[in-house]
Amino acid sequence: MEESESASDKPRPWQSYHTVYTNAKAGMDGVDKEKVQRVVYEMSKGSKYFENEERKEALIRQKIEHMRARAAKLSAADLSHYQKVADKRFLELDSTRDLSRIWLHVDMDAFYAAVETLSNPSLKGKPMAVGSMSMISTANYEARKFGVRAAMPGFIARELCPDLIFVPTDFKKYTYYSDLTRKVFWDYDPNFMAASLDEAYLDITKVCEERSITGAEIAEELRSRVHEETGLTCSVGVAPNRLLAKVCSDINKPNGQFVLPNDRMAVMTFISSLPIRKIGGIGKVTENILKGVFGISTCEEMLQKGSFLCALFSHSSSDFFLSVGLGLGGTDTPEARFRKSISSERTFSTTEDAALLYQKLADIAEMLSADMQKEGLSGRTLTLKLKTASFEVRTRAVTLQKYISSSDDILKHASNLLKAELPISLRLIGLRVSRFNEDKGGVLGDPTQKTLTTFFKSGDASRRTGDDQRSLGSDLSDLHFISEKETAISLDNNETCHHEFGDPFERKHLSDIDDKNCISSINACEMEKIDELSSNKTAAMVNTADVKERTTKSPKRDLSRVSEDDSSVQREPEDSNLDRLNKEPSTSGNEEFFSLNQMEMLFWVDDYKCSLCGAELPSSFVEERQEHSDFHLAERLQEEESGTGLSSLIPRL
Ligand code: TTP
Ligand code: MG
Repeated sequence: MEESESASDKPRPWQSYHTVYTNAKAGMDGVDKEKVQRVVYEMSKGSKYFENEERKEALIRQKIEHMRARAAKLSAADLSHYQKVADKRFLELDSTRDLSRIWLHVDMDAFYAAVETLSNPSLKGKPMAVGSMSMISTANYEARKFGVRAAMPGFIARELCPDLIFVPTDFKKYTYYSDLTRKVFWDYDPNFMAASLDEAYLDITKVCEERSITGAEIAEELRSRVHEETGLTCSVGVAPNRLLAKVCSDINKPNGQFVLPNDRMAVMTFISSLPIRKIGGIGKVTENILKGVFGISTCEEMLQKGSFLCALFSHSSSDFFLSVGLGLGGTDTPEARFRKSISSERTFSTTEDAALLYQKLADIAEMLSADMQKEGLSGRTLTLKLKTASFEVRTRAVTLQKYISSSDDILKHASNLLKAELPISLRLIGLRVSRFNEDKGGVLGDPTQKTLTTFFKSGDASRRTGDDQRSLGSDLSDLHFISEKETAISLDNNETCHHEFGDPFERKHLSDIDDKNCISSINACEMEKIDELSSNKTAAMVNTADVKERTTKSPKRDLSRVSEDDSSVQREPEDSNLDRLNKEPSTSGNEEFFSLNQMEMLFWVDDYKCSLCGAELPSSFVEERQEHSDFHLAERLQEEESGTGLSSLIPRL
């Protein structure tokens, strides 16, 4: 930790001590930042947590130095070349801009705290936090005035705000209220994308058109309906894409809204002065590096420094940065990419003629295959659905060794399934394929995207792919700069798809759902691999115990994507993304802070509860989870060292 000098020459080491606790959340504008930093610094000084923070800081500094040195080596000719590269890419990316959609991002205000206040109105107007001495899940706006915020240890919060009232978390209650909000969201976009319990993205283009109503009016209406249904307030952002909508929903928090018109000029003006840290996917480390190496603080400066970014970062990273500078973000409804199954069925006059039934089956297999090929899907589980003359529905399924998509393959296996049912009199036949091959870019991937999978499979974060001709000296460790992004969407109630890629030192809570324009070169599968890679690197949250816990317990999800589902089709258990994550080869060769057994000390029970202290942290709060894990790790190290068996970090009550 570097010590900085104040004007009066008194050392103020806390000034350079930045943790997630010292980041401002909504409602913290007037907070005495220096005081918060000092308290956090002093409360954690000397602890293992603090040492860990120092190590992280040192690594960031090292990265900055390394990158500065590389930047300094660029000749005038290099820079002029990369300026041309950047200009060209700028135009290409700008040409993908889609201003035809209206996206709305809704985020509940001080969600857990607000729910608790509903149940106990005496809390109204008093500073309160949901959580415990070791960790706070959130704080109401009264408490935020003191610098108290989510993911902060409670004992630090109490130091900042001695009158702070603590309320224990009650996840069931939050889920109940979350469901109520989702019923409202459904009315505006039945395909809305829930990003966490209190947050969702809605494509309101259609509803605006149908009702000849503006995005602002929908936002007003939605907010008041949420209030009517729940008694809670929320804030809304409306913008041409999800990335911007998310930024906008934070602008007039709490109980407010901000609308960014679907106009290129308006977007460019909005983005020009926007601090990069406001962008989902840019966390502390990326911010520090962009600032420290290139002096980039605002989104517009991404474009001004485009030549450096193209020279020193990989294609995918520089595309992300340039996209941010252009205010591009996801506009598509990623239905196909997040689809878990695809099916086709046909009703006909009841028949028991086997030849006719096989013919129908062949037709359905063809239709299904055509649909799958349109979406680039191939799957391993084939389900046959039959409705008998007496309306009884039967299903038979087979899971194959290889992925199939051709009509011949589908028909071959479907025929075997049907054969087992004959003779039979039927009025409907359906076929469904699931367990998609996501690695091949089918469901989640985009075949046009450059794949980084090979790199991650290699498990070597510093190796260059060599396929990025454009990038001079771009080592792939820069992937970690791209985005502390997490995308979390699930297709049904109990499956969540987590895509994340980011800096190994920090994570940021989901801010955007996979942006075609914005992060086009990284597909969701790759994100997961990066997730594992970076998590291993810091002994962070996705540890083996964590993954096992999550996969074996079929955890309750706080993130869901609403989708239509054929309820009459029996569902087979499908590989969740976490299963796949678990199967990924673990990476090695990365600098690791901690040993494996240290990594295994914490996992998330039911995917949201800390196994050590019971603090509830939904999986979308990646950066906060990282901090939480670091905190426990430090606690344990401290205990081991002192032999006390008690944490010296958390004062006993
Ligand atoms: P947020 O939307 O980030 O925070 P918030 O709703 O409390 O406040 P606001 O949106 O007005 O700024 O998170 C939603 C809920 O998720 C939050 O109420 C509690 C939970 N949460 C945690 O459990 N741990 C965390 O670290 C964070 C940030 C949130
Ligand atoms: Mg919220």
